[in-house]
Order: sequence, then structure tokens, then C-alpha cells
Amino acid sequence: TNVCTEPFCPTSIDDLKKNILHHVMSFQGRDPERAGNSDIYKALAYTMRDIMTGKWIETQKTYYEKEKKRVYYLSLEFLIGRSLSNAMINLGIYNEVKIAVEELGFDLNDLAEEEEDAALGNGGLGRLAACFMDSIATLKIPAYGYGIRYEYGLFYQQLIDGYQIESPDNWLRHGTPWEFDRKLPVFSVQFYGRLSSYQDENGSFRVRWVDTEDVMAIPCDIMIPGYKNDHVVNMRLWTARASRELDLNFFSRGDYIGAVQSKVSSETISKVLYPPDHNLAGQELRLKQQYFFVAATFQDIMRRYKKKENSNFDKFSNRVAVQLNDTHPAIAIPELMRLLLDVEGLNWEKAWNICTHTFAYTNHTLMPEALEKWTVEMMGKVLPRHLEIIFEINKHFLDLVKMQYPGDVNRLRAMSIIEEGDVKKIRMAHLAIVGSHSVNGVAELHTKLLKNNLFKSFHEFYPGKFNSKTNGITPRRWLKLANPALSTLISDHIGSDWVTDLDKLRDLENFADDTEFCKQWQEVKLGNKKRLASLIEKECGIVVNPHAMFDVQVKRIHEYKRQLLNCLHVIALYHRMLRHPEENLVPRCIIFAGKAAPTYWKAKLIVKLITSIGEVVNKDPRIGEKLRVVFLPNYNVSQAEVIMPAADLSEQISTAGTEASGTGNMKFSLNGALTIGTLDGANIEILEEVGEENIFIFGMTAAEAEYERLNVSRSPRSICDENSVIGAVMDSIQNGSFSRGDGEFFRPLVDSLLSEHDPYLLMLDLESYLECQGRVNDAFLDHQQWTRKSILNVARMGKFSSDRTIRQYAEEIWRVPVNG
Ligand code: DL6
Repeated sequence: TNVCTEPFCPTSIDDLKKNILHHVMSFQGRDPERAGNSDIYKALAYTMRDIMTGKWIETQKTYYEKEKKRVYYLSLEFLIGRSLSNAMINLGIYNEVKIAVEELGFDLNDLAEEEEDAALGNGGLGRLAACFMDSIATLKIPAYGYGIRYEYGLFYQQLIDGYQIESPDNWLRHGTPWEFDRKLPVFSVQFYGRLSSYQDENGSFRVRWVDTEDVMAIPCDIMIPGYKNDHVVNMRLWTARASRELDLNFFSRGDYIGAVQSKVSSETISKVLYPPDHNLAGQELRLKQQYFFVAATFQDIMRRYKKKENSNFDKFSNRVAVQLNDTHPAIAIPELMRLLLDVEGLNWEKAWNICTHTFAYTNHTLMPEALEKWTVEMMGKVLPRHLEIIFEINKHFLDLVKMQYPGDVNRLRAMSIIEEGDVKKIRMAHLAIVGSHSVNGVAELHTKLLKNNLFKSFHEFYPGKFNSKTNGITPRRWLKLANPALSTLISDHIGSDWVTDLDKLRDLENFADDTEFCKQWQEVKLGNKKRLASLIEKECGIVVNPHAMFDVQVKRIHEYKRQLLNCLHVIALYHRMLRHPEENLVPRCIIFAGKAAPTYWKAKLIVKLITSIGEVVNKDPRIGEKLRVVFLPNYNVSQAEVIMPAADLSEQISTAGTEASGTGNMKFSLNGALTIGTLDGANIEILEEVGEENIFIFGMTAAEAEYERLNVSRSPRSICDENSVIGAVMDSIQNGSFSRGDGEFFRPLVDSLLSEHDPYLLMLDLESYLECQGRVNDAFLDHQQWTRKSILNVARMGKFSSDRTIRQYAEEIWRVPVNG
């Protein structure tokens, strides 16, 4: 044919420039002479996409040719952030592109700033999914990510008068160059309706789901390039469209508004990401989102499977592995059953066998209130056939439990997928455990607690089903991209293999006592701190001293993460600096960032407390430059890329036994921050790797915390009475020192701190935390030793690469080849 099918593959800087200008003219209709940053950013992004497309087509072909088993990673969240620099790095052309845009008269950093963050996730879980996609592509795993293309991502956070104010994140207002908006395949997804049964040709009773309200799912593909390996994987995000442009039923009755409303209501499904609210139960739209993306994804999976195997499902679980990222996609279990039973005509045993060999479930939380439950009533209304199937799954499951534990009614009740009570509910975690062949926690401690506490009876019933996969982060984004100066320093000394083999960082240990290397290490850190200082000045109008210790806590605002504990230390430090100005205290800049769920009023009050402490401390002339308290608004991935490389101290201070893993802890350490942390989540494994002399550990163990909740050994009030420092801190909050004299203002926070029923046990850990912060102060005074510890932290972070995590998923759960 005369059609050019050669992929775009630039061989020179001129090629790159030509392609960029071609996009400016042909696709944007702009005169290159008058193009601005946003035009060139877009043209550059399209150029990257051109390069990826050829590789992507080749990658897909190899999957088909080799009849590979495919992995489907189902996640309601992918917290991608920006894609431009990541694509340039992974395609291995960062420097060339930088030169090309400079020769065109532009600055790459300015162009990168033009890109809106794709904030299609709330925090750790969504960012983990994004890191996993990078590792999946880098390890050439035949996998696809599936999710929802939200029109509005995680809300935008502003601070007005120190309060968090939310507004919508309209990230698509200028479009995004990273997606292929596809017209096909389009799938229809059913909701509501009723069931009718009939006898099939063999005389078996079958079910039809009829009179449904249907919504169309339109795919949108985003390419994820592996690191310098020509492999590009696909992330398919679904958009909801009304099944007909306007509902003709309404229209023919002359109800024009009704017709439009029906369209709008269908399309609402993919409008907005749910924020991490406390109580999602009862939110019908959330259940619809979950089913919408699961149903569309499974039609896609079936379509692909049937291309090779027609309707023979014997090989299904040898060809298809589905990872459920938390319970959000767990409705996939009854959905696959429905497809196999009602559409494909299989019998129950065969269908169930396929299901349980296909699914694997990752749990991401130990907090009972975060475990999803849907009322039976709502499920029956929105997905009546799925409710029937869930009841049937439960019946089969409980029969097996009964056989193993005859007469043990309590155990039966506790393990049932259906929670009895005034309002009957479906426990989605139980459904996910029963329907999967693997259930994994995301750190060793987390898995241990799942096995011994939260899901103890399931672990007893299914020995071998539970396993641990400690989280990881991608070294491409979280070191090479975010910290170019440190990456260059490292590569200049130990080579650059660490980018895909993070264990190679061990070689840095040889330089921990090398004076010249340490000096360069310090210069890199200082440079990164200056970059963050500029951001702080721009965003908050606060000038900070880059030589101060940057003490950072960035993560969602939540009681269990204990930003309040940090606040109490800040106040104690403030008091001490006022009382003992002669003391040799390290100047500190304490930096917070993170979003509170819009309806989580206590978390929002914590934000207000932090900003109020800042108001007082930052303006106190007696303090001078010694202490600054900063709250950076609208924490997101791009901001994290500036914050992590600049931190000296990483605050990982959750109550032991509450944080499943944490991944921020890994990002900080990988960038040379030392951790002050509890024995919680992956902190424990960071401690094991870096050694106790290179980390600051304090507080109770998970077992001690558990014990304290049951047997209060010391009351919070007695701690305040016995420790004058803590007493003074609490007094100052209670006497309105941070609320313009209004002693009642922070009362709810004070009450929970002083309550004997505080589940997060802040007061019980406070003395140990303050003492530990004292050790941090002393350690920072010895700059040489601190630098040594910082180098050793980076050197020993190999374990926390998401490449290691994904390799374990591939080998132990999905059973697919790596680098195949
Ligand atoms: O596994 C990723 C991430 C962990 O690192 C965090 O410790 C954990 O809190 C987070 N979990 C969630 C789910 N919350 N709920 N439900 O975001 O997952």
C-alpha cells in the first residue's frame, strides 16, 4: 500500500523540532512564530505520543501472537500526575528533547508546568496503581490497567483564612494530549430492571435481566511506556455516555427537560472521583461507578478471550488474571458469574471454579470503617441479578463453613458475606476473599494483622490464600524525574543501572565516608531545598531559610495519621525556643500538606489548627528565623515531586497497626530524608533495611497499642498533669493562644486528645515522640553524620522499588513471565 505505516522514530534533534512544529501548525492551526508555552507543550506531548504509538502497536501484537496470559489490573483510581517528563525519561530522549525545545526558544520546565495533573485518585492506593503501571511496562508484563476517566479528579484545595475550601478539579478543560479517545469498542452497561426466568433447551432454569436502564461505556486509552525497552502498555479508562442521545420515551411525551435529564443522569457516572469520605455507604452513584467500569471491562476481556478461544472457557483462568485493587471492583466477581451462567450457559460449579482461579484481591486498609458495605436494598435495586448471585455465593460458602465448624453459629455470622441487622448489608471484603484465589496485604505487618485480627477466621478457613506484597514506588518518577541532581550524582559514581535495578544503590555505601561525595550530596539537598523554598514563597507567601531542617509531613489529613501529634511537637518546640533562646536548637521549617475529606470536619479542624499555629509562630519576632510552620495548599503528585527531594526529616507517625503500608515513607527515604516514625506499616521494613542507627523510631508497637485500647494504663489527663511540657502545650491550645483567645475553638481536638477512648492513642505516644524529636535535633547538629545516614538510607532502598513488588505479583499471584 502507499499508506505510511512507519512509526515516528526521531533520529535527530532536528527531527524532533520538525515534528513539534508540525503539530503546532497542522493540529493546532497556530503560527509557530506566535506559539506560546501551552501550544508547544501540547505539540511536544503529541510528539511523545507519536513515538509511543508505534511501540504500543508492536507491544499489543506480541501479546496476540504469543497467546499470552493477560493481566487485568482493575482500579477505581489511578493517580497519574503529569506525563510529559515521565514519557521523555522512559523513552530515553530527555536530553535530546530538552535541547530541541531550547533551540525552539522554550524552557522545558516552563512547558512541563503547563500540564494539569491527572488526579484520578485520592492518595496512596491510586498512586500505587500508577507506580504499578510504570513497573508493569518496564518489566514487559502483558497487562492492562482498567478504570474510569473522571471528568473531575480529586477536588482542588484552597486555604482561605486557614480553612480548607474545596473546588472542582476541571483538569480536562483544555483537553489532554495523552489519551486516544476511541469510538470503539462501545459497550452497553445495564442497571436496575427486573429478572425473568425461563427454561433453556436442556430444561435448566435460566435468568434474564430485563427492562434495564442502559448506559454506554466509551473507551479512552492512555499509553504507559516502559523504561527504555520499547514496551508500551495500555490503560483503558471508561467514559459514560447516554445510550441514546435523548431518551425518546420522554421526548415523545413532549417532556424535553425529562429527556435531557435522563441523558445527564447517565453521564454523571464518570463525572467525578469520589473523595475519601468517611461514609460512602448509601451512595448509589458510587456503586454505579463500580459496576459501570467492571461491566465494561469484562465485556472487553471476554471479547479478547473469545477471539482466540471462542466460547470454550476451559482455559479462561490460564489466559486471564484479574487483580482487584481493593474491594472497589469486587462486584466483578458476581459479574463474571453472571456472564458465565446467564450469557454463556455454564453451570454453577464450573463458573465458580473459573471465577476463583481468575481473581486476586489486594486489601489496603485495616480500618473497619473503611471496609465497603452496600445495603442489600440498594444492591437489589441497582443490580438485582448480582444480588441473587451474591446470595447464592454466600449460601455455597456458608455450607462449606458449616461442614468445617458444625454448630458454630457465631463464626458463621461473622464470616457471612451478608451482615445481618436492622439494615442488611453486603460485606464486599468478604465477597472478595471468598471469590479470589489470593488475598494480599501491602506490607508484612499489615498482612500479619489481616491474618491474625481482621480476617482471622478467613485465614483459618483458607490456609495459604493470604500473602504479603510489600508496596513499592517507581524509581523512574520518584528519583530520576523528581530529583535530577541527585540522580546525576548517583549515576556519576555507581553507574545508572539502579534505574531498573534499585538494589544497585547499595554501591553508594562505598561513598558514605567520602568527604567530597558528602559535600556534593549536601549541595544537591540544599539546591532541592531552595527549589521548595521558592514554591513555598510563591504559594504561601512565607520566606523560609533553606538551611533550616525541613521537617515534612505530607499525606491525607486523618486522625490515624496523627498530624495532631506533629502539631503538639511544634507547640512544644515553640515554647522551648521562647523559654530557652540560648539553647542550641536546630532551626526548623515544619511543612505540612494534604487534603481532608470534604465531610470529615475533624480533619478540617486539624488543617485549621496547623495554619493557626503557623499564623502565630511565623509572626512572632522573638522566634526570628528559627521556626516556620507551613501548610502548602493543594497537595498533588507534581507538588510531591518537589517536596520529597527537599526533605530532611520524613514524618511517618501513624498509630502502630493503622497504616497499611504507606508509600510516602519510601519516597522520602529514596530521596535521602531520614524518617521519624512508628513501628507501623512499611516503616518496619524500612527500619530493617536501613538499620536502627539510620532512622528515628518511637512509640508503641501494634500489639502494645491494641493492649492499651483494652486496658488504659495511663490516662491522657494524667500525662498532662505529670509532664509540664505537655501540660503547657495543652494549656496553650485551650486558652486560645492559637485561636485569637477563643479557648473553645479547638475544643473537639482537645477533647479527643484527652479522651481515654482515643483510638489513636496520641497522648500515650507523645512523650516518646518528643524525646525522639530531641534525638533528631541532636543528630542534625552533626551535619557530617546526618549526611552519612542520608546516603545510607538511599543506598538501602532497593527493596522498595515497585519493580520488585510487581515481579512478586507476576510470579506468585498472576503466574505470568517477567520480561517475556
Ligand atoms: O497500598 C497503598 C496505600 C497504603 O500505602 C496506605 O497505607 C493505605 O492507607 C492506602 N489505603 C487506601 C484505602 N483506603 N481505604 N479504603 O487508600 O493504600
